[in-house]
Amino acid sequence: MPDNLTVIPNDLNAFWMPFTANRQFKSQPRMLSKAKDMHYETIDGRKILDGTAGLWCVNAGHSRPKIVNAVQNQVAELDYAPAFQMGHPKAFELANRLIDITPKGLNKVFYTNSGSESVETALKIALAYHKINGDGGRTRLIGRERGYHGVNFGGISVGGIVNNRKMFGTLLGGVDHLPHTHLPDKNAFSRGQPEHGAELADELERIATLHDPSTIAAVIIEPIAGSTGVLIPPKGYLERIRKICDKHGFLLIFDEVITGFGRLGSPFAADYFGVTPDIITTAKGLTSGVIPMGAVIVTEKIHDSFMNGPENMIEFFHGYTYSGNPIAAAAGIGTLETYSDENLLTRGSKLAKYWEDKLHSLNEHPFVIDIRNIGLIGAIELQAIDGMPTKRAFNAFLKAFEKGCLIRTTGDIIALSPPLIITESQIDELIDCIGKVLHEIE
Ligand code: PXG
Repeated sequence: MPDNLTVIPNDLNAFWMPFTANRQFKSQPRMLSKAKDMHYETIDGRKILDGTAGLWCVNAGHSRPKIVNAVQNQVAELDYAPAFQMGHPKAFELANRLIDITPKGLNKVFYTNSGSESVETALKIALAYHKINGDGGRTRLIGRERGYHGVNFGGISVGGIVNNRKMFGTLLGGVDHLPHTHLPDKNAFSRGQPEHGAELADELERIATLHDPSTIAAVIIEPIAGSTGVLIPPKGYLERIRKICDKHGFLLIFDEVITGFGRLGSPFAADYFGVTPDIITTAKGLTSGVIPMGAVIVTEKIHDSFMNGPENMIEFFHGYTYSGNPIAAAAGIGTLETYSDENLLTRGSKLAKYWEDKLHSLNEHPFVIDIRNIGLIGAIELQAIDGMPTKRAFNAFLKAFEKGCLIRTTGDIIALSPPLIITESQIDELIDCIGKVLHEIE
């Protein structure tokens, strides 16, 4: 088929779409057929500026040559290799390259295929770690309100988004939640980290006392809560969480599925905030969204505790058919090379101030009740329409798509996280587009 022809499906019924208003979509489909660098193209040939890096994942920009070549070559050379009791060079090479950019001390890599699987894996590692160390009474997991840790059972249990939890029964037992840190009355229109709220970390002491600290295995938090509308940690908050975890022997897990790979202008949020967890969960930017892949990165100490017993025994009864899949590993290597060639893991730090100023220029618009930003992430919170929560932001999304820019909405919040290759003039274009949208919606 000539490549200028795009197949237009004539029946949208069979595909039950994820996290989508299926009926709305199917009555008014938004179909993408191509992507290059900062832009998508729709099937009717319209260019759409990508303000969200796909779903927070296309950090290197679209269809980048090193990643495309790596995937094309790999599929022709070694398509699949068994993941258990066998290996192939690229999975090892990627792990080695990865630990060159992860925070110091985090240097063992366990592969998954998504952020959700990274979270399940991290929680299981935490529980097993304590058990191996003769501390099997540590079975409780602490998450946070408004946290998003994917959609599998462990993740929704420690997560704190009500709609993701309420239909699915009793979830995991032994879980408790910290309060979220969103304090709009005190912190609205903060630039970067808000001033107020570090003391909310002390709730971990209260929870520890309530359950007895010796029953708690791990605390999992997103350094910045992404999905729930970009909640940025108050100054000093993460430091206090780390301190309390150390005091009581809790493992600290940072879910860096969104914040990893340059989103804040540093390789990881742990670097940005100067707080090092015991475990980091990643996915998305690991392959710049090109092939599904995630990775859990742990300290040597955690890893080494598993390396005992007879040498012919499996040390950790966990893994996936596609852990370290050759094509995903090749995509990961191509991605890390692209990040390195173009300094993308730190580029955000140079653009952050420009991004911040532009975003906050929208503060005069009707309905805007808060603007938040950090690194190359932004959020614009809108006043909800009375009795119709989420509608105003969803209308903004539809209008923006019509005008040629892709934004993401959650509740009544517009979230932005462009590819890290965005230029200043493309930031202008994105913010102009949103400004016009805000004037036109009701
Ligand atoms: N942890 C975090 C912090 C995430 O943001 C996951 C885990 C799960 O990853 P997978 O690969 O299983 O989807 C995520 C995913 C959005 C949005 O626009 C966010 C995510 C996924 C899709 C949309 O808020 N985050």
